[in-house]
Amino acid sequence: MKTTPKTMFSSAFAEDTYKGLTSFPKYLLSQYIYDEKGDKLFQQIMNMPEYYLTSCEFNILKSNAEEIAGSIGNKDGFDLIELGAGDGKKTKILLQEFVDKQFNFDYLPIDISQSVLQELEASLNREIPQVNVRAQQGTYFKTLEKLSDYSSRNKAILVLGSNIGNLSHEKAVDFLANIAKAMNEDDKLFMGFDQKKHPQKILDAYNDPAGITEAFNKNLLVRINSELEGNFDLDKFLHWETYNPETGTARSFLVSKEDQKVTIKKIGLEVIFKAWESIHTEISQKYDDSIVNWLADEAGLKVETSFGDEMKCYKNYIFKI
Ligand code: AVJ
Repeated sequence: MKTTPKTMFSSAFAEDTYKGLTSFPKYLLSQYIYDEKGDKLFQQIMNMPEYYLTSCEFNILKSNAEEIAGSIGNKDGFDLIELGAGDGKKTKILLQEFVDKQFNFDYLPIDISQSVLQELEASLNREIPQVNVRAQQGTYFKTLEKLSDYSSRNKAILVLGSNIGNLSHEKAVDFLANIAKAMNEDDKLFMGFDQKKHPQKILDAYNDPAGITEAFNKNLLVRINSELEGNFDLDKFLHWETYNPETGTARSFLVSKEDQKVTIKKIGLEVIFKAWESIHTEISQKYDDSIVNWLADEAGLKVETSFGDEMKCYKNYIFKI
């Protein structure tokens, strides 16, 4: 068996790329899509008409802001912790509601991207200057481990955008259990879950004709080229989306259009692709109440309430321990 010493790799990205492209079938991790260019492409995705998730969740928050703020906020003061904060467009609805209610709270947005956090902080200072922002750069898992260092009072934890959908059920349970571990009795978790729906609507959301999602997916190859000295020819791969209505899993692939060889100098790798061979890049899981209840149960959480939209596209759930 071939073993590769850890020291050979200059970064986690290098190591994970090596692992993924020497596996069968080949894969790459979607978390690496999000560099500065990937962040921008995701912003564009959120503004596409086909990507219904953003407007569905926005409408749910708008229509139920008072009730949500009332049940996740705490009159005695609390920290609002958001994992994967992004541009904060949806969160601002709740922030404004907390300000209007004159709740005493700090907002702790957490994101892997420092530039996203800086922009968010600047826009909040302009739009809702009453909010006390304490941004934290980091991954979900690392930050959750250290949460008690940042926050010593009641907590409302926010995970919007169906971000949990990038995780397999097994990893999602781990993630939820880690959150549960950081929660005390009066704390609340508020999370968005994209729902199972007409399969065509899901495929359209992840396969726009303008090619924004394709560029987003291919940003993995762009990063390998620029950061690991790869020579992927982007035109020799196509973006392919599948949705399995039985499992509720949407999967993204990059498919090689021909026999080809790609060299990635920094990790000393030559990758052979047969024509029509795939690289799996992302899952976007869709849910229903029974899946969410099962995940919560496995993780030691209870569903308190949920808020859906009229079209039954999307749902936000409040959990407690
Ligand atoms: C940020 C994980 C919620 O899966 O819907 C959007 C990322 N991928 N279009 C999703 C994504 C392709 C998105 N999440």
